[in-house]
Amino acid sequence: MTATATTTAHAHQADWHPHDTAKGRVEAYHRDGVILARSVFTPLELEEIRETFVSQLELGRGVMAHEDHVSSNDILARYPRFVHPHRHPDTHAGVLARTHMVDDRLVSIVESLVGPAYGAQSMFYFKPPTARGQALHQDNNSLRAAPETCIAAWIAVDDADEDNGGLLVIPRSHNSEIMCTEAADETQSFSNSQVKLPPGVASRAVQTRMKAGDVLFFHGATVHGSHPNTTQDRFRRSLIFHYIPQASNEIYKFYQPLIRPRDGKEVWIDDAAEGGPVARGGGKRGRGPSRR
Ligand SMILES: O=C(O)CCC(=O)C(=O)O
Repeated sequence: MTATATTTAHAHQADWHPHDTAKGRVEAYHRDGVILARSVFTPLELEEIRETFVSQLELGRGVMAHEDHVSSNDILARYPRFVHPHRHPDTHAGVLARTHMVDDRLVSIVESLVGPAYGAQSMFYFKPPTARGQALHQDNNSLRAAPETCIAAWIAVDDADEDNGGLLVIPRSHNSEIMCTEAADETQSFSNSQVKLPPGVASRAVQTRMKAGDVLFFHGATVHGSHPNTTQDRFRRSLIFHYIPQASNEIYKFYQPLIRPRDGKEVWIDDAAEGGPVARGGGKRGRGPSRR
């Protein structure tokens, strides 16, 4: 049984509440490796995000679409994920991604958790009805930020739950090192590798339920992923940013240049060496933007 299938059997519902104080957030983040902030983006903003990214798909998917090597009859060929849209300032989607990457509502939470930060990556997932999910993984396996790690801000652009492939997370898994990987079940996941979990850990997976506008913040070693979208009519769109502490010495080159939120300037730090103790399909490797 794959880790993804195992979590199906054991996932339970979470209803995390926002932590009112920065202290509460920091404690929860350090304890669990994940916190939820509800209603960060307004319905109007979400409408703009949806319309802009859907229009960008119609205008020209090639500009931002990531090559995930899906077959031409896969629904994800029609709705590829966008990677680094913020690097396309000549498009409305690019401007919007860059604007939200440095949005003070996100950055102030990120910085209360990890200190001054740089934006490293933006992504947009359409996850249409019937699309496969993404097997369990740890983001810093790709970003390779050191000596600390990255932090994700995962924005629900649509309501996201167990039916349409909302995010699964394993709270407290961030206390583990970056783990070795193994082959994923590609009938369930568009990515081809997943973390090799120690016994008993998969059963701690929690199925999140997020309303559009909620944001999940999680640590670069927090194990997370998603099941397929099993609905016939509900997209599960998400806008995702990754940040790293400004104290980082290095990151994998795919994520450079970094963006300094305070003035929007581009910043370069040292390139992290690619690779780790185990090769692709079986271990650590920084390749960006993750998981293929
Ligand atoms: O949105 C998903 O299904 C997975 C996203 C993810 O794993 C990530 O942002 O690293």
